[in-house]
Amino acid sequence: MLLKYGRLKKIHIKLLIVVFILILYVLVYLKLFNNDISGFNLPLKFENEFEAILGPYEAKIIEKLGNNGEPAYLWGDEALEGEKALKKFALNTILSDRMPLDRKLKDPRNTKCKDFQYDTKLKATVIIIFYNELLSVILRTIWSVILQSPEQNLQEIILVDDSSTDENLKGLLDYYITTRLKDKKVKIIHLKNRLGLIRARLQGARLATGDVMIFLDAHCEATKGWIEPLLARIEEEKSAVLVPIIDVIEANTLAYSTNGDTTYQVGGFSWSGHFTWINIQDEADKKKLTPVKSPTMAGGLFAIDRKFFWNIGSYDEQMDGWGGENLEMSFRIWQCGGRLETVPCSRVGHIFRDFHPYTFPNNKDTHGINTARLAHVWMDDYKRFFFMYQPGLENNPVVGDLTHRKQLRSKLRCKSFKWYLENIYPEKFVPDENVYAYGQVKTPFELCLDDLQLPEDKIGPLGLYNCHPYTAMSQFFSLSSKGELRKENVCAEVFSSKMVQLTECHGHKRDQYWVFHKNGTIYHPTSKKCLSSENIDIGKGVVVDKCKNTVYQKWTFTNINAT
Ligand code: UD2
Ligand code: MN
Repeated sequence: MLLKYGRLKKIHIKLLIVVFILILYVLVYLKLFNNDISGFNLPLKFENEFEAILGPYEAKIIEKLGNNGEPAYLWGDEALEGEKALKKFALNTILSDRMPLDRKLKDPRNTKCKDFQYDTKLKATVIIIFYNELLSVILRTIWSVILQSPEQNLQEIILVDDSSTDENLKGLLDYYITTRLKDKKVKIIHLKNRLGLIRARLQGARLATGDVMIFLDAHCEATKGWIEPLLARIEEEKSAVLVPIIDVIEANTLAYSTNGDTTYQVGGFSWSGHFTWINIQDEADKKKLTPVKSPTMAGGLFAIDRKFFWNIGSYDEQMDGWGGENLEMSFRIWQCGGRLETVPCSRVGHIFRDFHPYTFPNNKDTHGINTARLAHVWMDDYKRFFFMYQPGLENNPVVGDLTHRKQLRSKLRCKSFKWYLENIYPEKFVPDENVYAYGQVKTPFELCLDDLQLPEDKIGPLGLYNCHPYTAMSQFFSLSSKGELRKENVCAEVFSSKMVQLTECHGHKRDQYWVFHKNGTIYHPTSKKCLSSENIDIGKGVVVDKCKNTVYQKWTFTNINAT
């Protein structure tokens, strides 16, 4: 009896374990595939309703409007409505709704690209994420992908709706896909909660089945031959992550504009943690039509081998909302053994908007927080510059736990940020390396040189201001090895033989050349004058003046490097 009881007990325990594992499995499955994702299944009465909206909407499309990517215009009341829409959505929605969804574009490629033969069998999953975007713009993106990709290279298009609040949009899209795009390999998932663009892309990636994944924003237009050179390069080099040339689709006229078919830029970054466009440095690279090294990418449009995406750490899942993921991925790819390249023979247009037409929950500064995360994980000591811009984020718990990302970095045995700067982005100016002096530049009256909050890429006076008690980036200047008195991108330049302006560094000395003398003067050889604070009000620009022995021409740098 006792024996029997014992055996029964064992069986019960085994059963319990099996049931427990089953429950766990179901829970995990729900979490991964169902909790945030729901398919679409329209009841018939809705279908009729959607057809009733879609039919007249399609009927209003004006044939050939915006044909060949020419700028398009509306007339009368619609033109006025378009202007209002532009102010509200940073996009002429009225015009977009009138323009054909499959409009023809000119082939923007360099003519030589047309001669290349790509013979690739790879298939791509195109992942397009969106939050409350305009229906006609999303559909134009989808149509451009369908029409411009060879059938054998397109596995599927996955749309990820990041929990848009626009119910009409969701219903119409679902309906359009099941009716007009039937048999076109288009799938859509609706996330139940808004995840932000990073986690939304991850959800799309989890469902992808193609060899390669190509991510696009929901307001793009692919052009002829865009996909083949991306796939061909990945076929030859699995660890190459590729971006097309991103052309501008103008937000008001929807004109597809290019910078000509030969000039384009690649990706850089600023120490404040923003993506920037930079010129290609290598003269030979400028002429190449094969892929060219890019230190970073803009983030929205790129192709990556699906397995490589997961092996190299996909995305930082704790990044919320918008921003930062592009630099995180760029640094990670280079530091951990991959390559990031721009493919000059692949071109895709993107509508660049002047502002976000959407809001973020709780107005959170997700760009700042995400960038703080990547700075801590990837930038080693160089993160000091970013945190000079964002001191409040350096030790702030909002940045969240970084353990997993740091583990990833050591698991993949990634190289240092110093290696990245030296090898991939050697032209990047580091404000306190290879310079004669750096830090605050003070007068004997505790006034400091100050950029007066000059926005990045703008020109303005080299100002004077009360010295801050801490090192603020607005008062951080360097005297470079070339004799430039500079910040990250702008250099002090004398014009009209008196005024001193902060303007783009040209690297050719002349009016941007300064010498710091032991007696404390900052001498400008071209004008034979000295930097002076005499009679300059706080908040105004300093000047150069005849050199004389006066306190107004004495300056001290916080740090002077031994030479
Ligand atoms: C650029 C990138 C963008 C992304 C971003 C930094 C390009 C051309 N675009 O900004 O892809 O890397 O930098 O994070 O390189 N979206 C959501 N959920 C949200 C917010 C946005 O799904 O909570 C969608 C949005 O509908 C769009 C995409 O994410 O399709 C990118 O957003 P954006 O177009 O406003 O970003 P953009 O182009 O200014
Ligand atoms: Mn975009």
